[in-house]
Amino acid sequence: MAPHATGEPLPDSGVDLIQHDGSKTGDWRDDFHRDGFCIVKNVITPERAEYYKQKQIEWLQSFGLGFDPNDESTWTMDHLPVSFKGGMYFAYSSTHEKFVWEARTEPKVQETFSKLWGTDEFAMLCVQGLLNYQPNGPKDGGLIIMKGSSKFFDQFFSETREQDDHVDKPPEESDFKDLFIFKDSDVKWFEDHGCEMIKTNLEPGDLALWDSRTMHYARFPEGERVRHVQYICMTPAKFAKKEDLELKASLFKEWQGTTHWPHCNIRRQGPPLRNGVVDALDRSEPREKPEVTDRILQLAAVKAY
Ligand SMILES: O=C(O)CCC(=O)C(=O)O
Ligand SMILES: [Fe+2]
Repeated sequence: MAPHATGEPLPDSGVDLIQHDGSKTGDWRDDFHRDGFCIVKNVITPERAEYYKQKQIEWLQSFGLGFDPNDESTWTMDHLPVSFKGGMYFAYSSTHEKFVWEARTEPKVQETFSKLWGTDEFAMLCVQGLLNYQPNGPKDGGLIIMKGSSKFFDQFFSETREQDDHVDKPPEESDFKDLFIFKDSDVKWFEDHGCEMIKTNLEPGDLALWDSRTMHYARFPEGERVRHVQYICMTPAKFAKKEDLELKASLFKEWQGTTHWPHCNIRRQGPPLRNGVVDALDRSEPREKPEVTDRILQLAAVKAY
């Protein structure tokens, strides 16, 4: 990665988008700038978290495959729409469901990203974020972060690196840019450089934010509790190239999602595949469409700021 930008970074120029002069704000932003990671508490109420959790269950059940959150025997691929990395949903126009937009436009979610970037002009979706809906104890699933690893990103990738073998490993010919599968020896490399692997035990309503260069993964639940989160990322619209904004807007109009980088790496992703064939239950629009406000149109790059 290139060094920090001096002046305004050019769109998609690969320079650090977060310029930080080391000044302290006395809040979660200090953690973010020091560790590449922070937890913002109580971004939504526990009641709102419960509402979003129920909407996720309702959405999973809307496919009619017999998924029951209270019956573990139904927690299988056959009873659920197609996910990736063991339970992350992207397809089926899910990214544009009404409840998904409601979460993105929660006032404190918006306010948090505004504070982080110092502006309120986001393009939707290099910070990654996760809004948490369920309590996380030590046995529950949760976000694992290699604390401090974002600062070693350039050093780590300045050497030739080979990804580990994994079902979700990107095909050799494609450059996903936003996904790298680490090996155990890489974990050790970061630990030898003073980083520490931590599990974030979040409460419902907490928003976790991490610099995209941070090594991270989701640990699966080992206890009884189902994990529910929504991924939310926002970056300033001015970091995006005109053609990327146009592509983003056209994908929105087709109810298609992009990647987890809001301002670049915008590309169309294919339909969900079940055993190698397009899932017959694929959807071309959300089950419940959002009320498309001017704010949503701005975030989706359809309407200029
Ligand atoms: O679910 C999580 O805690 C984070 C997952 C994630 O961002 C990843 O696997 O790349
Ligand atoms: Fe990730």
